[in-house]
Amino acid sequence: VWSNVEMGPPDPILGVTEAFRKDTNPKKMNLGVGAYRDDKGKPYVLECIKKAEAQLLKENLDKEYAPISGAPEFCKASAQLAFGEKSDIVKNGLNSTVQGISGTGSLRIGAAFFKTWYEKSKDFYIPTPSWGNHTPIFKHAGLNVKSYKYYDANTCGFDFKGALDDISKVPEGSVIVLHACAHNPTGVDPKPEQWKELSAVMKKRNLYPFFDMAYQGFASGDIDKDAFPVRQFLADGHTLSVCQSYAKNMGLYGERAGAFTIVCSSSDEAQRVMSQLKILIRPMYSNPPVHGSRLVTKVLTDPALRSEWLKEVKGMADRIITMRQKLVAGLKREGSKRNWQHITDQIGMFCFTGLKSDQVERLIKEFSIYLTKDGRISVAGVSSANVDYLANAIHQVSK
Ligand code: PLP
Ligand code: TYF
Repeated sequence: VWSNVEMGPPDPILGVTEAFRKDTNPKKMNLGVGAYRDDKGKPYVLECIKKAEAQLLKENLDKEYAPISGAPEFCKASAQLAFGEKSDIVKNGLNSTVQGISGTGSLRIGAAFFKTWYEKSKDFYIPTPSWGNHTPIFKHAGLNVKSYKYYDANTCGFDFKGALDDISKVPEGSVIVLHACAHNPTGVDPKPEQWKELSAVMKKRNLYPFFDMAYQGFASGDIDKDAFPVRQFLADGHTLSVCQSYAKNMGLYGERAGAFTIVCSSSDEAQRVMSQLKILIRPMYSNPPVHGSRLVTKVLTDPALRSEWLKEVKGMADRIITMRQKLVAGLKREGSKRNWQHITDQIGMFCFTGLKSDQVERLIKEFSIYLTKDGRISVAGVSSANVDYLANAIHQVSK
């Protein structure tokens, strides 16, 4: 029956892990997939999550279905996390928030809603480059994916002028996808002043901000600081959408907890939007998983767990910053003459090293250091024990 089915290519990011697994070199490093590791190189389950899990077990909860849109407490706490405790949005019922299947599922629901209901445009503009799954997600929903300039290969930094130029030219009403913080794959974020200018141009030109916030807290270590762009755009009078993920900032990768929110201009509008979000979700997966969202709700709403969480998020962000500094120090020690300042300027999980594909190839073949072809390394995979090995290898392939 399936003789027509051709073998598809492996996922470019998850494929890196497969190649890593097959390698027998004891010094091998997996810097491909963006998943946090502790300084021993081990996956990290947050203490606040372990405690929340122990509490849940004691509560002896049933396994009944969640509502189509997810648990209301989870949705409320997620919107408050995005907009801030002082925001009136939740208080005034202006948000339509649904639980998504982590960040990816939240993006997919958002995409479906825009395809069905956003009348001004079906064009989604994503930064160049962007997370590799953005294009497939939006296309799968039937949207047109276009791009705007973002990364400047000369500086390994933000191409502010290019982004502003491109955004000033896209047709009015288009949707602009923005990484709220810790841009994947580049680690390059606009500065607060640049966000303000982007917001002003988009407001003037009636462009719709669609935020993907997969790393709140992971960039600076401070959840409020990382949500700055979302809150600034709101203060500037935009109505916008936000996709959230708890994969990275609570280490809940496989639990698939996330949220999609549309900010509306009245609570009546929010209720109509909510009714249609549910109609889109029902034929896709009926209702979301309960365990991850229960953990998130506990951590966000129990003051002791929440303060422990904030410390742990900061701990993860700080360890990554330390590894960036150690990597640059190691490259200097090796005698590298190249300017590696972008490694410490960039933030979040990823560093866009600027290494070319032949250099990446050598890192893999000669040093068993696995990363994506674009030269992105997941800094979360670097530890005190292997940072010097990495510095030496990068110097060998780039001198
Ligand atoms: N958006 C961006 C920019 C990401 O980097 C990721 C994960 O790597 C996601 C969304 C979604 O991840 P998940 O579906 O695991 O929450
Ligand atoms: O490393 C990254 O950029 C992510 C990781 O279902 C990832 O793509 C992998 C699988 C997945 C979600 C995110």
